[in-house]
Amino acid sequence: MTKQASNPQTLHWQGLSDAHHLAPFSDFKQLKEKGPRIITKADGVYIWDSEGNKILDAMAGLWCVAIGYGRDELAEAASKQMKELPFYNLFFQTAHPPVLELAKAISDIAPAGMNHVFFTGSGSEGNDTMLRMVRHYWAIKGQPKKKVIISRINGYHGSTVAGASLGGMTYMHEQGDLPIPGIVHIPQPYWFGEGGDMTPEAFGIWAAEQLEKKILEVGEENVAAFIAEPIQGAGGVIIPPDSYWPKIREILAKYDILFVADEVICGFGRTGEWFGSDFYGNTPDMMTIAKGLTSGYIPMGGLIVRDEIVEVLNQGGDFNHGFTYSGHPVAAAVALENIRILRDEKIIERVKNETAPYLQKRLRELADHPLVGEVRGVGLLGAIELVQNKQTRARFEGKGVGMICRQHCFDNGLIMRAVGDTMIISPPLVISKAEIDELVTKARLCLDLTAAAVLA
Ligand code: PXG
Repeated sequence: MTKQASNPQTLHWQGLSDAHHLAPFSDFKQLKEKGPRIITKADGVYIWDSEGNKILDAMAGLWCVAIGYGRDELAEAASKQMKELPFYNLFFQTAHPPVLELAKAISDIAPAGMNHVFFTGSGSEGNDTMLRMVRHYWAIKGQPKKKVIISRINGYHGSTVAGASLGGMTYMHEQGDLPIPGIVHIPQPYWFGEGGDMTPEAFGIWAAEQLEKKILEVGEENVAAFIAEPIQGAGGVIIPPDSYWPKIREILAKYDILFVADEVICGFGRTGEWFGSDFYGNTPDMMTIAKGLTSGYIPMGGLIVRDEIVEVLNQGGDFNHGFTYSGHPVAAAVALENIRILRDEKIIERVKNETAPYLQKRLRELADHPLVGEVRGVGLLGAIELVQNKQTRARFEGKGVGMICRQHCFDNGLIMRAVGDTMIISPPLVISKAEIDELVTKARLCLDLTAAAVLA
């Protein structure tokens, strides 16, 4: 959408954006010239813009609207809680019912032995909490030198100073002198982009072995933890080869370091299990959560912590960390209702047994398209790699093919993200088979339009 929008309201709002708003992850000057697309309402898996266009939101907002848009129950839970107790803090030996009920509800769905939750306002704050908590943990155990956290290149762990440092996005590190000390990165298990001549299996083993190499290089006595997303989301829906997680588990078992799963995207049903760690059979010591926890209806994040860790923390006196909005009662009430809906309506079972297999089958039909080098996915996550040469996996250098495709999607009623030349999807978990058909039909149309533009 440009500033030649036909609805005067659109121009009014774009004017306000131009005059007053600084948008996240945006080129301010470019946005000023172009004007943002104004999203005004949503229902189910669809959003509407101020020009009246109806768009299938195959990104669930920003990976978060698990139960779909427009569920009155969440609005009612928020309204009820706001009237009863809109705020109280948890700092000075007080608590309130919603946060306690929510901690219990999360323990019930979390992997066995993970029964405590520290709440935050976002996923980034969850990872900041993790960094401070793991260092505190090792200090209590008399090993204060164990501080280094190993993370992965092209992982995403948030945008706070610690979150962006843990993340492996060089374009984020370049702004603000990141990463902060004590965080080191290893290669990612991205076979399509970086596997070269290796088979996916061999490459998965190689990528996992980089963890061991780094532990030995830094010294086990200095390493506090390894953090990873079960499947990298913002990095481009990177599904590790089957050999990767078993080999990582083998390495983790050999060394005394903590394992943190960042479940901000994979958690709450995205893979067809409650957590991505369940999907892969991993047993983390901590799990960062956000997004699907409230289906994005209200901000909330947290860190789920294994019982053995809590027992040590119990010996450590004050943990000098927390946020005004840690465990906010309204967010907690919304999260509780969201989890109730996911559970009672068996939404995750339906993903696992019906819609995920269907989406994965239909998406793979796009593999025959001349632009498509690979289609991959798990659960309701998918990626389509756009290439110039299907055999060599060579890219269209410098053509911005992903952005061209994304624009065609926008113009044809589909939200599909571009990460470089990788098109990605992560629709609401409630998407129906008919809506999946619509998604795939629109995706093919947009691939055709993109091919016509770049192959001309
Ligand atoms: N961990 C992971 C795995 C995430 O995907 C965060 C932590 C941080 O959460 P908060 O709530 O602080 O944003 C995220 C967030 C993208 C994109 O471009 C992805 C996220 C955020 C912004 C943009 O796909 N994920």
